[in-house]
Amino acid sequence: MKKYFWLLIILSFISCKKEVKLQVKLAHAQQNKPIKVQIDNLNNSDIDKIKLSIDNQEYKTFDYNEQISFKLDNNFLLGAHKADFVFMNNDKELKKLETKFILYAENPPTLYKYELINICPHDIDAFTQGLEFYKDTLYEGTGLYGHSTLRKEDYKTGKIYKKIDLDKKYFGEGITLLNDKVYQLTWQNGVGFVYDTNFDLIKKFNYQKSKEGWGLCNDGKVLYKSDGTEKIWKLDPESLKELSYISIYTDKHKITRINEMEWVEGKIYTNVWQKNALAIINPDTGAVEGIVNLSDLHNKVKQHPQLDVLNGIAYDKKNGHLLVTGKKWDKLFEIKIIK
Ligand SMILES: [Ca+2]
Repeated sequence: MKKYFWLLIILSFISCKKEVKLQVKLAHAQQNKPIKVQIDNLNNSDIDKIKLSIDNQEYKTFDYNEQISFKLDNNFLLGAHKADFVFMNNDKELKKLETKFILYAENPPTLYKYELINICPHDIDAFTQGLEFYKDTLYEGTGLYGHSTLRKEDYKTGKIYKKIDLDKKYFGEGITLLNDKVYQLTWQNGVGFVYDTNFDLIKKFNYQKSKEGWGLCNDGKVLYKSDGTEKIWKLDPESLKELSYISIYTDKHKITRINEMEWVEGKIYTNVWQKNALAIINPDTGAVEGIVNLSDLHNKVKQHPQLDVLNGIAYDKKNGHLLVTGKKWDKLFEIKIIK
């Protein structure tokens, strides 16, 4: 009987101790702006300190009555992050809560206009997936099964100097040129090709963690590859290993389907599939810093049943102009972004 008596005392002691019930809510998180945290102490637990860690790094210990907020600078990439809260009383841990959140860009994108400089001919059968200048020659990669090609051309006349066809099992995607090598992606085949500038195949490479092959560009050191998601992967141009990635966000939205890309003076200019605009991306953070509306160009090309979306950006370093076109567009537009 004595045994049961003691058990009863222990049980009553446990039942007197309140359960720690807490809720953490984070405000919309933007880079370089204070991110406010709301703590709901549902059982009025006795808390005196809260320790905050971001991505497993200790950030700060707050007093319970303080407004909890934190700020993430440009060293933090946009996209998914983790905040861990440890609730303390007299240096004892009462509860730990983990919150995942998305870090968005600091500012909304700036809207830019453009000036139309010139209109040039473009092969109406070219389902453009890659476009880039290299040593004054325009290179183009095209897609669709049975129609995928790699070509170099005189953009002023539309004359094609050289063209190779990809095997019909491949759907060609983005291209880029670095150190006299041409890199070309395929869409869902999981492989890319490396050629010399005469289009002789040097090697094939396999994708690793990236999903598909969409756009490609380079900064003179590494390749940037989009894969149909919000991610742009950095690849070593020799080993073709995927080194890291950035995620693309505006101040409010995730941007997926990053298509053809171009490296322009330290930024990535890109098409976004099904959008008649260019996005200007900060390659260090993933922020969309600018948008150029090109919707009226679609009306200037020959309208035909196979006409498809805007895709293809090539930067001419000599004059700072861009060449832009689309899939099965009969024209290529030389434009200048007005800043
Ligand atoms: Ca390009």
